[in-house]
Amino acid sequence: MTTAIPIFAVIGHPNEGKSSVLSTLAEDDSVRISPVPGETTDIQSFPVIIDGQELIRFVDTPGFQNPRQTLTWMQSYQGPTDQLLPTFIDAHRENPEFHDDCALLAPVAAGAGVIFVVDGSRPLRNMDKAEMEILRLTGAPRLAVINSKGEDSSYLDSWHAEFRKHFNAIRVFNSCRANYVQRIELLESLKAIDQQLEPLLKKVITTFQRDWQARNQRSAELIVELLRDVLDYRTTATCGTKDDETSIKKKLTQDYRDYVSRKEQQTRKAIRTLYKHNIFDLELPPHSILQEDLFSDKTWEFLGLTNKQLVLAGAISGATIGAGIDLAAAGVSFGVFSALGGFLGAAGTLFKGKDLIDGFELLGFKVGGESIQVGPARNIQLLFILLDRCLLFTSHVINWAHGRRDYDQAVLLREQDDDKKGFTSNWSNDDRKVCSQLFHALQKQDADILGKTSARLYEMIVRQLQQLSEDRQFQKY
Ligand SMILES: Nc1nc2c(ncn2[C@@H]2O[C@H](COP(=O)(O)OP(=O)(O)OP(=O)(O)O)[C@@H](O)[C@H]2O)c(=O)[nH]1
Ligand SMILES: [Mg+2]
Repeated sequence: MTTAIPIFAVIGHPNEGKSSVLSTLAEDDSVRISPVPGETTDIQSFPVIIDGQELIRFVDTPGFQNPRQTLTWMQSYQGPTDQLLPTFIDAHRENPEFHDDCALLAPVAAGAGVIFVVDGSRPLRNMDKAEMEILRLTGAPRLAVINSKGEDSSYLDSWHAEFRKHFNAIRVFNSCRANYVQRIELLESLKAIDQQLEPLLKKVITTFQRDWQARNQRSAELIVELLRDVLDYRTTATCGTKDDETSIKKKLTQDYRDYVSRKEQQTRKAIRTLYKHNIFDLELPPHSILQEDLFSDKTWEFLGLTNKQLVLAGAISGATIGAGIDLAAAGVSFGVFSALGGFLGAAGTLFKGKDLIDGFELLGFKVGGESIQVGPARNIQLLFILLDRCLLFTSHVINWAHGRRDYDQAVLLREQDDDKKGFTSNWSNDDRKVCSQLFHALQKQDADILGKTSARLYEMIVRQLQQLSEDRQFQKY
């Protein structure tokens, strides 16, 4: 390979998943994938660009069209080895029966390495052997990739046995499930197929890793920003007569909800873009808890913390409970409910349910003179719910292979198991305390503590995202 960046052509039989493998590997959702064989009709380059620099390039190719005759021609070729491919292409360029064979071999003739993709869930055929032999004769560095489209694993041994004769390395790679870890593993395998490629690929791998970390960090920043913006948000309206109050409150509540929803959407879009899900509006699964409204009962039951966890994290003080209940139960004095805060262990259920999450009570309404203010939110659970929704969304995006296109069938892993589905429920109490300190710093407008707790929360989210990036569990779904 003479180029300054590594170039690999993804080659194989039609419809085996070449474009899917490429799409996932290059994290490029613009790659065309289809259940109908012959989707890729010509070669197309997909550069991987990080910080404005092309690092590595993958070339999508059409499937072999006439492998047996191509092999026969090559086996009878007598000229110099390095002229095999150019001579073959010259001799068949005008013949429509060899259009795809010429096209797919052109990048190899130009020095590209080969990633040969097969569907390992079907039996090996003579045709496959012919294709492998063609690639061996090219002398290009070659990696065999087993991308199983079906569940049947009984043919894998025979694929491995055959591959060992023709390839420098073999890798199992599921184009619909592979995540960050498997992408790196595949690049590591490529490193092994040719010594000359090794230094170049080492650089590619470290740049990929650094870039991934930067994405996780930026996502964490975005999530902290969202929490601070939403939890600090307030808006006011003036109210003339007493009768007006309810309708103004309703309107303010709606404004508040619209604001939070807009902010959440913006954050999600930014995170999706960071992980290069650009073309398809990577939808959430239809049965996902994330499809539920932020303020719905279901959301609050599934996500966030239990009362006990909230108390242990120091998240609830008498005053917070008091403020919530005070407004919920109009006419009952603040003081009475503040006192209740001390018995929260026993009165835990107070903090659950519809009353607190529906409407005005949550949102910290203040009525003073002729003005009504909504926000900043007084219910700390909102912080944990928002945070869990962000983490759940990010876990989905991080682990969604770009070559996977069955958007409607996805299941969010974390919604499958566990009693509580949110991530923060599994955090340590100390970590949850940081969240609670941040919340109270926002309430008190304490810039110093806010700065410190934001920085700590950022670190916690980065750690969580790093863990999610290595989550092999997700691949079951
Ligand atoms: N279930 C499953 N389906 C896959 C997998 N890989 C590819 N497919 C599906 O197989 C079909 C063909 O995938 P492509 O990536 O377009 O295959 P290709 O080899 O590029 O096909 P051509 O360009 O037509 O030669 C698509 O419907 C893919 O969604 C996989 O790992 N699992
Ligand atoms: Mg294709």
